[in-house]
Amino acid sequence: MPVRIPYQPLSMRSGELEATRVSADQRTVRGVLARYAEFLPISDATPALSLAEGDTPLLPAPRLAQWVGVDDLHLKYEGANPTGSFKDRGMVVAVAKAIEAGSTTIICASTGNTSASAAAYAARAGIKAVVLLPAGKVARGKLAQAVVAGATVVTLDGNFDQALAVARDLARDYRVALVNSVNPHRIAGQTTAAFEVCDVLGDAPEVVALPVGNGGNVTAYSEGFRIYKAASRSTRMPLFIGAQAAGAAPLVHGAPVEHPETVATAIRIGNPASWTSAVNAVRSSGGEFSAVTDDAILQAYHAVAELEGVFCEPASAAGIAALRIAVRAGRVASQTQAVCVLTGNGLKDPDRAMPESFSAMALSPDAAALADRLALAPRS
Ligand code: AN7
Repeated sequence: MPVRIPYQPLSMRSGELEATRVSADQRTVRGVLARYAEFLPISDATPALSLAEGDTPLLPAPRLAQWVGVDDLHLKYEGANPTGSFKDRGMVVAVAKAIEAGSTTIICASTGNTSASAAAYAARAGIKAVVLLPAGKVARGKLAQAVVAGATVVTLDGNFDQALAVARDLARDYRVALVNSVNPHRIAGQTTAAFEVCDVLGDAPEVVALPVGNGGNVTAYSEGFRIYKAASRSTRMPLFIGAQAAGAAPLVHGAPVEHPETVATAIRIGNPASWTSAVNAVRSSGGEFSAVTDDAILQAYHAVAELEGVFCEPASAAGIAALRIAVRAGRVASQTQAVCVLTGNGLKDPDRAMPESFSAMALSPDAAALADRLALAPRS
């Protein structure tokens, strides 16, 4: 049975805009499908789905640059996407293409962010989402997002890798579309982040550091920079630093990890689905995979918040930690122009930000008493 969706194909949309003389205001055509249509696998038959994903800030980070040890550091703040992570870029393409192909239900396994994104885009498009989560290992904010968007939330007694195996089996044998990053439409959508970085900087940066779980995102960045270079929109390929948590670092060890463990639950993945393409992306760039301890991850997590006012989730900070280690070891020169990709918003996992020992200064509402305790200087 055909699905009824409230979206016109993209081509009709732009025709309508012209016909009604609506100004070509970016606000009416936001989202990666509209913005980067020429580089995406979409056609007139693809529904113009959007939550206005993409176009995220590329923030200069001079204070964090000093802490990391490089001259020029920018943060690609993917936490500004509609569901708070980079997954939205690929999910909008995957869901639009699934609908185009006649699907009415999507499925994914997830450490959290993919499920939040899948749930939101399914809701937006009026189709069903089923999300398979490793029990007890998903940050509460992410779980809340899947629940509030009306996804069918299933927890499995197992880790992400086992959940993904089940999702793949279901998508192979039943009428349900898989929207994990093994779906090439996910990767295609995520290439747009690399386009944006080039569009803002005027070229590709020298170094890109980012967290790696399944390896989908590093694959997409590599592909995106390659596409832009081939289209003469940039002139070089960056060197990639792929950060893995020390307790979940299969790409560093060169072998799957049976029981991955890390505070950065987003990248608690032992057998990356995009293993080969991730290795090719990093190796061909002259870069490296790096294992960073949970302590180093949390140190970087606090540093980016305290030095730049940017709140990311722990996994996202792994890229910063790995870049700092590479600079200190002399493998990346300090005169480098680097971009750290902050893949997810810190609000997803607020418990992590609050030390158990934290207690606010509790005072009575009395200005003079507060001024005294805060050691404020009087105005005159
Ligand atoms: C914040 O949501 O795998 O290397 O199921 O949420 O492309 O897997 C999340 C991955 C980095 C790793 N940063 O990206 C999921 C999931 C954050 C993430 C990654 C994830 P990939």
